[in-house]
Amino acid sequence: EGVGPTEYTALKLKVKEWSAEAAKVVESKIPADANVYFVPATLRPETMYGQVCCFVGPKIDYGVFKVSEKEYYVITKRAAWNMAFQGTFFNQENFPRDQKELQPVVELPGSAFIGTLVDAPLSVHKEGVRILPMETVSATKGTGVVTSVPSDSPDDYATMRELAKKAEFYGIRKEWAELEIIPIIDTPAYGNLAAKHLVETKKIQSPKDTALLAEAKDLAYKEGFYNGTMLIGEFKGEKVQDAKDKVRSALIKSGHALPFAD
Ligand code: A2H
Repeated sequence: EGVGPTEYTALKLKVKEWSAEAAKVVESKIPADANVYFVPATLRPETMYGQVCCFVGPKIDYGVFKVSEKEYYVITKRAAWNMAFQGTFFNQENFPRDQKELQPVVELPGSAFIGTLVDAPLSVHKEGVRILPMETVSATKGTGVVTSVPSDSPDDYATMRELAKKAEFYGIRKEWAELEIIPIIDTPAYGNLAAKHLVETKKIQSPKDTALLAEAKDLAYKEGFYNGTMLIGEFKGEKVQDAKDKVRSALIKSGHALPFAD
């Protein structure tokens, strides 16, 4: 990473149906007419058409934070603090004057949310996607929530494969990890499923192959950004370099995302 903070796009994935474990706790604490969102931070807003699930770290603690009367976000406490100080989270009126006001309404480990159904903006999977576990999520980066785009992220591809292979071990339904992976970006070097191509050619066996995954991530990112062309969406046919900011702006303008620096 460079000198300044990373400029993320924080996407809002609205909860459609809670996991049984989260429902017990959340439904008594949050008004029925409020919307709750999982808020992953991404550097690749142009890939959001290909979301197939949303990851949380099963052992990471998450808070459900009240943003306004009708809106709550599921993120780490660290991210809530960052957002509060950027003014994107709390408005002038309810900007926290003391720590107490930034306490989550509910606090739960990521594992409690597994299976929750959320609506992923722009995703071709209009029926919604599931909250699934990813062991390699960092609690101290972004919002601690990561949306999964296995067509273009080698980490996401490796984790989806692992989850489908060992669904029972991870306590999930196999079909939650097997949503169709569609091409989003065409690249001269790696074809239209760059992450799959790189995971296969580098013989990456699992999400624990961190050194190889870091190489693959770097290659996929650079090739996608500099040489990629959009295959889907409003900016189909455009260079990724041009489409990236346009997709980001559209998501922010429509209220489906917010800018977030970390
Ligand atoms: B990216 P950087 Cl398609 N722990 O979004 C682990 N990974 C995290 C994270 C956390 N707490 N917070 C964000 N991330 C992921 C899409 C994507 C991403 C694609 C391709 C590459 C890619 C879909 N997942 O990232 O360390 C998020 O995944 C590779 C650069 O701040 C976020 O963007 O550079 C990216 O890592 C941020 O990583």
